[in-house]
Amino acid sequence: VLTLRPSLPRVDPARAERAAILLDRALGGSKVLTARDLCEPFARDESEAIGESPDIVVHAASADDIQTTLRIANEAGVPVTPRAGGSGRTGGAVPVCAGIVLATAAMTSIKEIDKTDLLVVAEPGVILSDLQDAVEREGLFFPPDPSSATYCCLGGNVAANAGGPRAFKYGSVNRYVLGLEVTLMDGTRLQTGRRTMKGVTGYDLTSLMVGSEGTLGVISEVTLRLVPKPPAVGTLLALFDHVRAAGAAVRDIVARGLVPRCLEILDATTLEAVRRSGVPIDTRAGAMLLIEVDGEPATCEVELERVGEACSTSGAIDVLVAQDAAQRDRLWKARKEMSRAVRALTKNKLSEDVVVPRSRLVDLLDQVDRISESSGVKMLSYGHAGDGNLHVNFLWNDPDELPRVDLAIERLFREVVAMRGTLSGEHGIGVLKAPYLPLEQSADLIAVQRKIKATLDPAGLLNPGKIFPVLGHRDC
Ligand code: LAC
Ligand code: ZN
Repeated sequence: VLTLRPSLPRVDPARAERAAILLDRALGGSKVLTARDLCEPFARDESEAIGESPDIVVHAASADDIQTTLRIANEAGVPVTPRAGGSGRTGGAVPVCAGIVLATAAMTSIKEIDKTDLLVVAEPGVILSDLQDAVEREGLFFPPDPSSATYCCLGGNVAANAGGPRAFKYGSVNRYVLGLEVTLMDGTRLQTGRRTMKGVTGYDLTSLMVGSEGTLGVISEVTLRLVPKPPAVGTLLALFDHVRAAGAAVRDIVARGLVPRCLEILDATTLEAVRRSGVPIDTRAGAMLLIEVDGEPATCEVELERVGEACSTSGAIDVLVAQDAAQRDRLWKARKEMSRAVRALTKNKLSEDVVVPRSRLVDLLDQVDRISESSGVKMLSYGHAGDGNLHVNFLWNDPDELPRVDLAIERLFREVVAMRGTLSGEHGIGVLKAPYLPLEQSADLIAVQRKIKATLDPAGLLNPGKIFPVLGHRDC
């Protein structure tokens, strides 16, 4: 059953008070907030997860502040929820039993860009688009580009292993993280990984930290691998009467050996939402592909042509190539604001980010239609077709609809797992998907992960209530 918040007890107020006094003494009042109206905004993120207003918000300015906060919290037995941009979509940064929110949004420094070693070293509070701009000014490129790039932060990108449209060609954030500075719940500060492209010493703790959703450690510094900035970009939009034809085009593009950097799909209901937000789109269109290639200008041209051919062969009604950067930005604008535009359609929205093997994409879209019909829940889908990664959105207005939404989500997840897919491609499990984890992962697999968690955070104080289903009440 979908629970928007796991049933963990609120932290003992006396412990929280003690921690507040110690933090205030160690860090100074300006970094430690306890006033209810200042703490309350930190109970939410960009998802439907409902958190508890934290007792304390710490605005860390350095790795030392993070270390001090964790040491004090560990000693006082107060849970800590790390938070960077707060733009997560599954409640990963939402405190579920109050305690401390450890915010790193103030750590915004880009410490180093190295054009020979092809890397950037930055703090977790850097806004992703600022980092992208900074490296692109140097002729370099950080490919991951989630739609929230203008307001999400690097720390969250790493904690969630964010993806975005360019992952088809370039992969998600994990492909770029070389090393991390990370502090464990007991205050131990570690440098994981390295600055070199190669390196196989010891366990790959960097990879373990990436995507661990703030449950294993708090990031204070990230070393990222970069690639040279592609000299040219070409963008193409193809309209189809039905998603089935769009799905066939995706297959054909892949079969031709083409690797566009983006291969995005929007279904009929999503296109309706786009039209309603003021972007005129041919009313005959029941699906759209937004495709982008990059590389040398001549290569881009050839690839665009071949991609266009694949779309036409698959029955595209219309194929449109962006003529300049301004037109390209216009094509992307509607897509990038999709998540927020869809939110405006109904009072409540849950956006999933399931993935199936690419070959099953059309089956997945069919299933979504079937589930929507049989459950009566309004649903729409868009997303990263090249990766088989679909944002299936569940929309509802009335709280009475929630049980039906629950059932529809569970059905979707079961179908996805049956297709050998996965529950989350880029947003993580957080609070919202935790009850469903056992649908995909075996009890043994979950047990091993719990053991890893218990090794690094024996008292379970770091970001409690996330990823794993909550077993029972536990003093947090
Ligand atoms: C997107 C976000 C929701 O792709 O992941 O728009
Ligand atoms: Zn996405």
